[in-house]
Amino acid sequence: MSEHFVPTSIDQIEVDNARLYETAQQVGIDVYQDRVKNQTPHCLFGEKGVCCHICSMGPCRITPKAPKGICGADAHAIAGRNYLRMAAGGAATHSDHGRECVWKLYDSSEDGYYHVTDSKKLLNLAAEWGVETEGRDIYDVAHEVAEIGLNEYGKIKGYQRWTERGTEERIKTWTENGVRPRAVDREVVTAMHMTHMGNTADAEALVKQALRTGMADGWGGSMAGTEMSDILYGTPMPNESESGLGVLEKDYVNVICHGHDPAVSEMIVRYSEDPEMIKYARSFGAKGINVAGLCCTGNEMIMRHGIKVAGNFLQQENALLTGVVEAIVVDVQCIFPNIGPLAECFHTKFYTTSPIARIPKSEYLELTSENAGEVAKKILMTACENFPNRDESKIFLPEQKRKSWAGYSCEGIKSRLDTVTNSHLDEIDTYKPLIECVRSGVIRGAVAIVGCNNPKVRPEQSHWEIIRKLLENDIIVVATGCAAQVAAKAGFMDKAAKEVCGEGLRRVCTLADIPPVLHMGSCVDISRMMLLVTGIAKDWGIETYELPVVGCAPEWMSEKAVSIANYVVATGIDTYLGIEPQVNGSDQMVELITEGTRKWVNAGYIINTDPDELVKAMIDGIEAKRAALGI
Ligand code: BF8
Ligand code: SF4
Repeated sequence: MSEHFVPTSIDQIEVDNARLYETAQQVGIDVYQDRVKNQTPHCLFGEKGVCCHICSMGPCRITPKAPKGICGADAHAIAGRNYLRMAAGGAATHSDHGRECVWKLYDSSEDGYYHVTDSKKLLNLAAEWGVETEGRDIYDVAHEVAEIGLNEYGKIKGYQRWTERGTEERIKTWTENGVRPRAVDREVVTAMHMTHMGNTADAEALVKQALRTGMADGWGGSMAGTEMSDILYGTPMPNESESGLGVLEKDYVNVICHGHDPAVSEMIVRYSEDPEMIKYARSFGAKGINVAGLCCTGNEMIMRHGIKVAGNFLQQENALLTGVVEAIVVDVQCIFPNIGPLAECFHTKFYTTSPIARIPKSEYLELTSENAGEVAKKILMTACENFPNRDESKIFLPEQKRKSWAGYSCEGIKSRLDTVTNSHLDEIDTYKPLIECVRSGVIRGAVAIVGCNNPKVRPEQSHWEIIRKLLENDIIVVATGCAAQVAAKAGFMDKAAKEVCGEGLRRVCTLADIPPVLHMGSCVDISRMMLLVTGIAKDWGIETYELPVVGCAPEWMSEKAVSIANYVVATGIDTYLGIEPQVNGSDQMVELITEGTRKWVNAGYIINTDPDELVKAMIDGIEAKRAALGI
């Protein structure tokens, strides 16, 4: 290890967490650590996926003595249906977030709260979709593009038009194997219909629909979410920021944005920078306003504006336990309902803004295209007024924070590659310099580290170990979601982190002036990763499934993660999971998700709950892909 760069260890972070846990006990509120104890051990039927409660003859649970439910469904049917329902839940969730983003583009106007920021991206999409742009007002174009985008959710016939971005080989594979998604809503409804009592009992058919439902997310709803967010709020480009609970500021009004849809956080960021609002904060004795992010909203804000990230999924309670948060504003997804009673133990105001996430003990201010700025201003003003109400005796502010670079969209990555001079490459806007590095073995391959934290394991530790090991082995990491935030707060998104890398990766980081872990955004931004592998495969002239690239979700927990895993696999990328999918009660299901999918889409899951073994399997997998390519 270098003497200059030392990553923050999980041990160090846990010291702060333990101190914050004392505060929870002091104020008399339970936190996730307590609830994990109460819920352990988990129900084995649920863990193995063999509890069925989709009709009121049940719930039915499969045991050796009772191998069938009352209707006759066996373990394979039950585990398969449960698995598909998880994928459908995740696809619905990402895609509905995406739909809201398209609606914001539909509602955008010159004098409204939502504007077209990246007109180039809009015009490119318009051209891709055959929308006339010549001589037209940019908002006319925006509205027509948005209408097409909204129709993708319920189109009567045909496939998701986003899938046309795939490689020729993938499009053929998806179409011929029945995993190319039709309307987003239709795939979710089909999944729900197939899994209703008395329908599909064949595990293979359920797994195939899980792939197609996931595809409706990754190459449908999520891609819409990313694309529209870029058009509305700007395509992320590399920028420097900080991550860790230490980004909260003692002397500032701290406002935390948590959730997923940037429609809310964008307004909070915009009005927090208003000189009048800053003056208002100062009138209550604060030095100013400090907006910080949690979870994927944090990712959206750091990617586009360099807004600091306070923490990820399992840090949400800890953030409030610091006692310095004047307001937490949430939109949708991954919000602990416990934020309500927890905020009440402090002076913290808790605002919910979406009819999708109504949470007790919050103040509900529904945010719409018409009132967005007013809602944001109201929240910020109340937060300022709340600053003097802190209880000093409850404050503990951890100091841990690390410099972190973010903003590596596909465009952001290409912008860095364009700066790498390469004598035989005079093109720009290409992945070829990166491909050269991989072909020559300077970089062995790439891993996309994605997903959540999960207290079923020691939170964050496996991410840390896996990332560290990959970097040492000259494997570049791209990251999204809460996984990205583990890398950020450990310091792996600092450019200085190249010091922990193998010699080849270190050289590439120096040449391209990048950190070894590239922050690609929120979970819907895994669609960026799909376009990245597609772009690399096209520029290289090989297929996606041949690339020395794998996906990894060390601590996934949500239904969204199941949907993601399905579309990553369908894109031809092996996906390594550190938490077992809840299907172990069916050997057929285990075989189908690890091997069975390969005959359709050339990829599958590799599951291992031991991080050392998981990372070793990934490195072996990457080396095997290299060997097959003869490089
Ligand atoms: O969508 S990584 S805990 S915040 S589900 Fe949630 Fe998991 Fe975090 Fe973003 Ni993604
Ligand atoms: Fe039981 Fe079949 Fe009803 Fe499921 S669908 S609860 S297995 S009877």
